[in-house]
Amino acid sequence: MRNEILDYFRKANGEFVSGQQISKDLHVSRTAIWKHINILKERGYIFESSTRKGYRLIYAPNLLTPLEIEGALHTDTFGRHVVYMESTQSTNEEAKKIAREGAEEGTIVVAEEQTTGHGRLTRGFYSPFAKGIWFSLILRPKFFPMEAAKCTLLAAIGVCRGIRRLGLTDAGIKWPNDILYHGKKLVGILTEMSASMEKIDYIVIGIGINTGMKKNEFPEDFRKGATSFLNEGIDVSRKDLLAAILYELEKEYAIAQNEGFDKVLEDWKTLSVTIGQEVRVIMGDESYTGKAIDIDKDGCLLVDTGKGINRVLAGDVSIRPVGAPLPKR
Ligand code: BT5
Repeated sequence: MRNEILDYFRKANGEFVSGQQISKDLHVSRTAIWKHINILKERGYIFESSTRKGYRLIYAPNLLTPLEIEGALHTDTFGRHVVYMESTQSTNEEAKKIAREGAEEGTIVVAEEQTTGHGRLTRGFYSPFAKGIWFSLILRPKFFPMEAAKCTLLAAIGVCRGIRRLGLTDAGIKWPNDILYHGKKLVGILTEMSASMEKIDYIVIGIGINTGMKKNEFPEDFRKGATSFLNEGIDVSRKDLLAAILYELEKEYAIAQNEGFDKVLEDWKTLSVTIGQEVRVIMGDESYTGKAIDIDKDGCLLVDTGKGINRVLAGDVSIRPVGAPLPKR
């Protein structure tokens, strides 16, 4: 409802709107509207109120609204259609829903906040209000479903390049779905797909980038292993970062569509921080160590255990540097 209320104020272009009118048009009580306006105020919106004329939006904080994004974009299709929400459970869930309803390729779903953002399996993804870029991109590629896993690699390339352009030049890709900065997680990527045996219906690539959190704002259980642009000394413009990432993603996607994945895999290797590292591979209760030596043509990680080469499929596998503590269960 808050999205609708905000939209209502935006359309009013800074003019006063009466509580009674909003209540009538949006079919909600005036008390509910008052509560939502108070929450918006806490989030940095400034309203002027008048007992006679109602409310007027006079300042909206630095947000990722479609208008803001459009002004920064230099892509052909990616991000040209934006579904914007102030708050949602998960942009991936929203993107899957509109993809099922026929949303076009390149559409993005962006939220200022996710209340139940998620990672792989049942893991959560912390996505506080306006302190990161939480978005999902819808693709409808021509390649076969078995190639879809490589979309995570493709996405990581685009995101990593965009991040480097905006100042974190040491950012690198940790196989398969994280971007790290000096060993700390800056980005998580989650790819989901709907397909039949031979054809992909849609792919949703969900990307979460930490921009504005200070160190002590991260939840304690992963605080040590996480970072953000601000935490690394850069007060990044979210819209410029999103625009740079969409530009790089569109470019890499065109390569995958037109030339196949070979070039994508090569690009990935140049940005990887995993290859050449001693790693611990954790699958459920089991784990082993070895040296990550390469990825193969399917995007699987090749780990030399000393006794042979193991081929590691993305899925529920955690990769950690040897010596790092094991995750809590
Ligand atoms: C991921 O999962 O890292 C994929 C995250 C994808 C998030 C995006 S945001 C937009 C879209 N909508 C969604 O609902 N999801 C996508 P995984 O590899 O399973 O890692 C999850 C783990 O990362 C958690 O268990 C925490 O330990 C840690 N974590 C959670 N939030 C984090 C954050 N903001 N920054 C760094 N680490 C985080």
